[in-house]
Amino acid sequence: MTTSIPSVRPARRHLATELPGPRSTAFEERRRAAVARGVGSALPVYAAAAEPGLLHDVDGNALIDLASGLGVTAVGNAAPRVVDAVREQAGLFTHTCFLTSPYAGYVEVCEELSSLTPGTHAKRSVLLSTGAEAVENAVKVARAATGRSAVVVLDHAYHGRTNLALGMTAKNAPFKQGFGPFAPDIHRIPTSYPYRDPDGMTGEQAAERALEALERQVGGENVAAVVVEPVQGEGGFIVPAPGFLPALARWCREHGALFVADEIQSGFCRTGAWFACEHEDVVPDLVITAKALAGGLPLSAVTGRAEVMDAVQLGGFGGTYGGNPVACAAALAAIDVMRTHQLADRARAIGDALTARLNTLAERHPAVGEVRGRGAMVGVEIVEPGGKRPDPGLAQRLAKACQARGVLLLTAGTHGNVLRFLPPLVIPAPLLTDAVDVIEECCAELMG
Ligand code: PLZ
Repeated sequence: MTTSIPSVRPARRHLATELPGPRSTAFEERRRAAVARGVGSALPVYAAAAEPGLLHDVDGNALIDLASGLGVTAVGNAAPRVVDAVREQAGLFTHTCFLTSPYAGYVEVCEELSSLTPGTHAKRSVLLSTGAEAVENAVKVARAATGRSAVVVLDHAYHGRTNLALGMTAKNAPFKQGFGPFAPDIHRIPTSYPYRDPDGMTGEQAAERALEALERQVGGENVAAVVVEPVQGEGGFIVPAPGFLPALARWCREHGALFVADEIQSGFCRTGAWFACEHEDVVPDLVITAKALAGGLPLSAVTGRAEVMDAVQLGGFGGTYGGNPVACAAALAAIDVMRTHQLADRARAIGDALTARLNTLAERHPAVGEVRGRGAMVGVEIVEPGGKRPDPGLAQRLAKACQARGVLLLTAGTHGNVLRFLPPLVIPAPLLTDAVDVIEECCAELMG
């Protein structure tokens, strides 16, 4: 069976078959015999082609993309600038390994990271391939630079699926179940979760609660790093109360620990700024990036204060594929698109349009507990009416109903009860409007 690109490619949602269609269903059968059961897919509809905000499947359906491949294709899927850069670089050389023969693209991506990440201090970067790999390397830097070993993370955190990153991730099933033991000296402290914290709790108070636990359980002098997602992603699109992040960063400064921002999901314009830390003028010692950085190619980075990064000895960083030249070319193109098309502004506009519409849903349906987010990173928490008890079943049914109508909407959250909106930042306005119309329809149908 081939995956021919459908000849009709309307820039609008279009259902030619029920989802999944017959060709997707045939691939699913083959998949069951060849792909490990542990790999899931939110919707078993097989991709054939994509354009900004739209995924075309192998059956001729066109789905509105509110997932961006989990926050990756911010500049649009198959963005022409990225595709051209990839073609050109692949025609020159696809790989040398930077450890063997260096190339300009690696250096240029590091220069961009120095200038774009928060703070005007001297910086250095190392490039890797995946988010989890970058998280692991940030921990190496923190331990080498401080001579301490304790790593402090937040409740509801997500940092990846390798052993150390899994130990830093909060949610057990399905991420961690059966995979322990995890790396030692990882400590979890409470986060700031305004919707679920005691009424009126400020960011400073949430930080006090977190830091009290930290000092009691770990001891300030043992902490190498406090690692936070400035907007928690997989945990449920949780925006901490103002003051929480600055207080943690201040504590780190006072106690000689590194404040590390995992901006893998929130970085590169997603929240309406280049990096989510900027909303509160927080300057991290280390910033971890991946996902949107390279417009769909696998590339990640750790960027930080020069003296901290250079605490790692020569040869202490590496990896066969880290900073692959094709991925670097894609990153330079993606960053150029973000800059020239001012995608941070676009993210804010998308966020405003989305939250305005979703807030009317919250007024109409008591099961919509909260609409929250920053920029184009928007979550809707679904609860049992009359209280705040999470309702993952209803959130799942809503997501499935939207998917059946051709809107690729996913869920997130420690309890799986948050609808997550991560559209590409170049999504055409009519597609976004159509998607929210569909969500309204599904809400009316499932919640009355
Ligand atoms: N840190 C903040 O969001 C990846 C995970 C999808 P990798 N998030 C999507 C899944 O179920 O595996 C992520 C993240 C934050 C780290 C990571 C890990 O990045 O590139 O998936 O390793």
